[in-house]
Amino acid sequence: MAQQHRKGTFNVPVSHYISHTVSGQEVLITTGNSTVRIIVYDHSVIRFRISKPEQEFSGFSYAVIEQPKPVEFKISDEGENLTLTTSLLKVIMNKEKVRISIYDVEGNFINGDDPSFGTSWLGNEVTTYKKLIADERFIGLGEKTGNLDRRGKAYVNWNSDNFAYGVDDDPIYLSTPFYIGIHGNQNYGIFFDNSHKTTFSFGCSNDRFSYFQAEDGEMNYYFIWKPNVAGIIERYTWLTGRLEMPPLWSLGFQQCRYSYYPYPEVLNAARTFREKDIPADVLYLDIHYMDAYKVFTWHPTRFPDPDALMKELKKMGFNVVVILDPGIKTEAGYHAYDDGKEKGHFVKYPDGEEYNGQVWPGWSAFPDFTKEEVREWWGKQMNILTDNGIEGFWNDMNEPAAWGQHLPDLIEFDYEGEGGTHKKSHNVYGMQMARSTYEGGKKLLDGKRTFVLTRAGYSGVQRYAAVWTGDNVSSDEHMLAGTRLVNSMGLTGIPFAGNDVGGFAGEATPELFARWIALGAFSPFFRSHSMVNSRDSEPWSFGEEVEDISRNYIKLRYRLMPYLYSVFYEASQNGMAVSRSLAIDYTYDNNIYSNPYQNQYLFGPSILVIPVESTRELHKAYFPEGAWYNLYNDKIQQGNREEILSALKEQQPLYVKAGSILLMQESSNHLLNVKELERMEIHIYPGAETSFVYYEDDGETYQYKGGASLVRTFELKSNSLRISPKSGSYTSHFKTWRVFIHGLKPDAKITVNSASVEENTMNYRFIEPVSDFDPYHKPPTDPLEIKDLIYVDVKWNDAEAVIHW
Ligand code: MIG
Repeated sequence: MAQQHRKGTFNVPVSHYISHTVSGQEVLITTGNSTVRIIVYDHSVIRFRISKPEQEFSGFSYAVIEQPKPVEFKISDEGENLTLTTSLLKVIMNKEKVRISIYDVEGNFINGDDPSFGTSWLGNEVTTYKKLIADERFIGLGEKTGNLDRRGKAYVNWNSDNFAYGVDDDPIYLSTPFYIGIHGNQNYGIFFDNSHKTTFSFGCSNDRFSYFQAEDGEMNYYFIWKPNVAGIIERYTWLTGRLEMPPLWSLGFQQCRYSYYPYPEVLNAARTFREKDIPADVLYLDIHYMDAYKVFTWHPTRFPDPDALMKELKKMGFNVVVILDPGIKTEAGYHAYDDGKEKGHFVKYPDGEEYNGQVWPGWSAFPDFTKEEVREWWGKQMNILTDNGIEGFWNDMNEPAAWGQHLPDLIEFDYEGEGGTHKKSHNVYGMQMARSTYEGGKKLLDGKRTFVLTRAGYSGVQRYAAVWTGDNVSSDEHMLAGTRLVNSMGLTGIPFAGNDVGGFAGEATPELFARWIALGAFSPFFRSHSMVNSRDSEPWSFGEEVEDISRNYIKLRYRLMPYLYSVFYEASQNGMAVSRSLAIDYTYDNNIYSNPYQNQYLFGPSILVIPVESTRELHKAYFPEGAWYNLYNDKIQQGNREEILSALKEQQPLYVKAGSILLMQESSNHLLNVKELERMEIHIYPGAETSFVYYEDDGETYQYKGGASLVRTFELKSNSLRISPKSGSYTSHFKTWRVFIHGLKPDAKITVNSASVEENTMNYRFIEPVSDFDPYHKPPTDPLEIKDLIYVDVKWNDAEAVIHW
């Protein structure tokens, strides 16, 4: 086609190489029409920045908190190619067209540009096209609906309030433009750090390339290579940060409702949990606690004495989390509005007029959370809540959402001084609101940990908040889709996530609620919530049988707290997921991606969770390689197999990987009193070598940062468990160990530090029998009891301990 006859906007790729210079960790390449910067962050993380000469970008990022490390790399200029080599990677840039291909040091191809298009512009839109490999799979991208393997689909990152979204709707609330590609025996990560609306296509509607594209801004991506998925997540969270240890109470069961009011309703819910012996730590106040939905106010008649209410709830062991929406009612005389307006803290039109949109309080102004001063101002407003004993905050509507769901693109944000329209700022707004809330709460609580829950976010939001998946629906497909959303966030550096148990919109059947609450007990963030004007959906609202099931699984979670808290510690150290998609440990096993099995996951390193729809009592499951103990009865299940399981509604299928250690304690009705629990249970599941890092601290302050923590490594060999001496200055609240050895022959001899000890046996249950109200015959099921389980009691000792059998 003769170029001169073409009219309009067409694709323009990066053109030929002209020259390059190297300074520090950066190689700057001038091409015929653009500038390409390659920055070596470390041996396995390389950043690519590509822009046109007339564009100038600061490179500022809300997501990335790391700087390039001064690692060695080599540049060689050999004829056709410019080659950059680190100790792990070889980046080859073809000079004629400036297309990039990346190999490992053995010369295996990992990832490369489409040879024609590479990075291209279409008007202001910038795209990088990557060669699609025949067997390539794509996982991650955070809170995205759809399958675990995203091949063949495309996704848009634009934080959206999407009430009662469909299980294939896109986008929903949160954007994390990071994915992991898998082919052959290679895997790599790509993080496209551009806050504009972005589109990712994984070979969607084409068989040639995958691509990532932004409406505007710079091509700015980080390429990450590590031998395994866990390593890639570790590097991604090295760049974008990790969660801090959350308050222990936030790992307990949380009961929400839109809305509990007036205040006796809240007390009533609290008392019912205690009367019914169902553990719970948190109750929520949704928008009705406020006066006319005005943030930082209490409703005068519904909550006349918040201080007294909070004291009463704390006495019962409850924390309260209150909702905070960003929209501030434009009402003269309302302090937050008057003060914010006077200080110029609200988002404006380009002509300086305050932008107003409608939300719950009516016409509202929106704080510009992309400015430090405004974040501090917001944080200070929170004192009216912390003064009343509130320690947890729930950020909703922070996409930001306003009625109509289309904020005008031209409104402007500070964006840390560099400025940005709504197009550039929208996707980071929610994260910066969560940050304001987190930093404000932390300051006001003066040494105590705060808890923030957010709906919207961007890469790095894990540093400030837990995430829930918004307005899901009471249906089986949503329960399963929600599991995938949480697991996908785990692949994307957000370990602390969950969905509304029972479903937010619609009404769960008793069967569905029973399944969902058992599954929710194995979710990092565990909260039941439901929509205004819907039926009650507390654990006791579905009849006695569901109440028993709820109690069983909530208690089981509370008993697993030493394990779970340690798994959160791991997440805080290396960004590892808590709910772990099987793609992390079984990346190259095709079965785990298949439709019937893609919802299965590991909760922590050891517990295989198999979600089951409420309409089924038989269920098809897949067991990855190795061997698996049925949690309830220790029956061994061989791996690499598909099986049909019986799964009655009182029984969530759970399996423990052979070669595991589960650390447990007795149940308590809330987590503020766990320090009274004296006995730790150590459940050993022999079958493979493993180690598990146990972590303990006070669960409520930051003193662990000064060394007030306790770390011990539990190392399992074929017939021994070695517990390392403690490190750290924290004194455990445990006084004894009860060591259970699963699958052990009755005649085994057990020694502790080489001395023989008295062996005991007991019939052991992880869950209690459920009252049977069904007069009809039920299909046979597996027993829920382990007969004659062998155990020994050992005094807790801070020095090394070796248990041998
Ligand atoms: O426009 O605060 O996702 O959890 O209960 C709806 C009321 C606003 C949406 C949240 C939901 C919350 C509800 N909110």
